[in-house]
Amino acid sequence: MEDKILTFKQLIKESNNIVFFGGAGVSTESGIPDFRSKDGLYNQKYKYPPEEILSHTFFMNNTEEFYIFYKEKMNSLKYEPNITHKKLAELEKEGKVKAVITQNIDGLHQKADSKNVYELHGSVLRNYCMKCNKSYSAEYVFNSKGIPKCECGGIIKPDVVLYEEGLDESIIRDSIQAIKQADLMIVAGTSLTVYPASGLVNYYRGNKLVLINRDETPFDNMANLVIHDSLGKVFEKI
Ligand code: CNA
Repeated sequence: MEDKILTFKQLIKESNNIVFFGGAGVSTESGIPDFRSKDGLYNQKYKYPPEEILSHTFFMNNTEEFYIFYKEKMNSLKYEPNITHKKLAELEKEGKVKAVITQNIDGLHQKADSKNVYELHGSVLRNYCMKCNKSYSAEYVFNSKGIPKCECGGIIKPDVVLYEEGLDESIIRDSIQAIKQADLMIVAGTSLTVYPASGLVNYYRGNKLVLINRDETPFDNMANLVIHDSLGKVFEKI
């Protein structure tokens, strides 16, 4: 393992256009559970499966039930960035990391001071009235009773991409552009099972693809360096 971390450090040292592509595993060490680990949300018991609750149809038909789950499980306001978020922000300041592409919706990369962040699945920090489009803070939504409502009476919806909903095309375009230009691509803390986000890895053209994840992923055999360990352990050595 030490050898692999040394190789990873060397790759960072010799690269100046690094793109990081991450998922829920980046934030577990901040205390936010992921979906698919053994203690992730998909392995806990709810009235409905989480993947059903987090779908567009469920939101429209069972808005109250959606918000019970959402407020309990998706409130990232009380969490702080961990060593991985912080190191990435430092590497961006040094001019090495050019983009952080994330499937996370928790806003922790920005809280760590990363500037160029592409949020493929949106953010709990932005919320809009479905009727008049007025925007609301996460505090307003998470502290509301029942279904959060706008002053116009409309229902407020978080700006997160639910299952059955499409991704923002301009964010995809910018992410692909960043990945195509990357000399080093770091893929981390993601099971790489959620499409179309995971397909973005295929746009990388270089020969320095590093994959860091506790569990195996379907892309392991594509990577030039695979580290199966916790991100905190790896990034504290960077
Ligand atoms: P996932 O499918 O739950 O996979 C997470 C992966 O991370 C697993 O393969 C784990 O082995 C790995 N992992 C967990 N903790 C660590 C760690 N400390 N170090 C290294 N590896 C670790 O999550 P994906 O991101 O792949 O799936 C995409 C979904 C999850 C997106 O739509 C997200 O919006 C959604 N999600 C986001 C958050 C968040 O914003 N923090 C939390 C939970 C789910």
